[in-house]
Amino acid sequence: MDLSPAATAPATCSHWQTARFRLPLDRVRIMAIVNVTPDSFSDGGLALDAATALRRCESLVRQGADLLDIGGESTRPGAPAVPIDEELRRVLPVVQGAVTLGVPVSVDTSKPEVIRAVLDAGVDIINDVRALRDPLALAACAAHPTAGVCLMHMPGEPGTMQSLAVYDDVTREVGEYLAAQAARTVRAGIATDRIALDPGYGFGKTLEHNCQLLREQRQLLSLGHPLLVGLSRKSMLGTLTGGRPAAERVVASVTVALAAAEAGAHVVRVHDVADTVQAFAVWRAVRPRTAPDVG
Ligand code: HH2
Repeated sequence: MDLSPAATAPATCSHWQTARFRLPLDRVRIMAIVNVTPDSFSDGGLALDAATALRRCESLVRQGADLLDIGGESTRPGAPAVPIDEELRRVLPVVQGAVTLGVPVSVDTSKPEVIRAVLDAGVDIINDVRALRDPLALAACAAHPTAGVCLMHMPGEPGTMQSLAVYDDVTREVGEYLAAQAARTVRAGIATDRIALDPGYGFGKTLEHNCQLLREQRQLLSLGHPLLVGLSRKSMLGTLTGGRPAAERVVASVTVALAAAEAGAHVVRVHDVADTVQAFAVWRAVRPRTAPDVG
């Protein structure tokens, strides 16, 4: 795979096929984060019961979210593993309500049992930070005829990833990993247009790796898949803004979402939907008509 700038084709992805929706990618889509966890790094504890989480989903859709991403297990380093039963207890009731809201619903999980249960409950996308490395997770997605998947780059596991943040060329290595995972996923029977790829900002990367990856992100478009990115409130933004805590990283998050869009992202995964929607409305109106990709 050639990731050199000269080989980077403009984005050719017209849509992302998900279970119920063929999501057009003619403009940047906003994926709202809904963590039903006590310990997520930014919104942990905000929505612990299903009714609160569902009200949050409804509010995020009213604010302009194009997709909802529901998670029942934090991926931050040091977060305790969540047993299958507990993850299902957290996400299933929320998912059952969320699928009635008229937008594609994604579930952030790596567990085959959870994947099967939420696909049965009607979700549209499985978002796996482990890129469906577990063969049973891959098989569970492949068993669905149309469900979308998001494959993210993370070396190792959340507990070990920062010790693996060693690259000769981070963008090339992330691109090669994503290309290999996408090819393996296609071999399992999942159609190319069901697969979005994510460079995994903050997962096994230093600040400099994250910044370089974002500067060079456009190269990943040559992989030919929708590009989904999650930078919202991440610790790199705390570092870049003089140590602000997660709740005070809204301006930084909106800014970096625009930077990611300018660098070719099709979907941005965010906590602050209303602020991001406003920023994109302005960005779309003023950016040059000849600018590449989505607007
Ligand atoms: N980041 C997080 C979790 N899931 N999925 C994708 N595809 N891309 C990401 O960048 C990504 C992700 C971490 O953020 P958050 O969900 O807010 O925190 P936590 O894992 O602590 O629940």
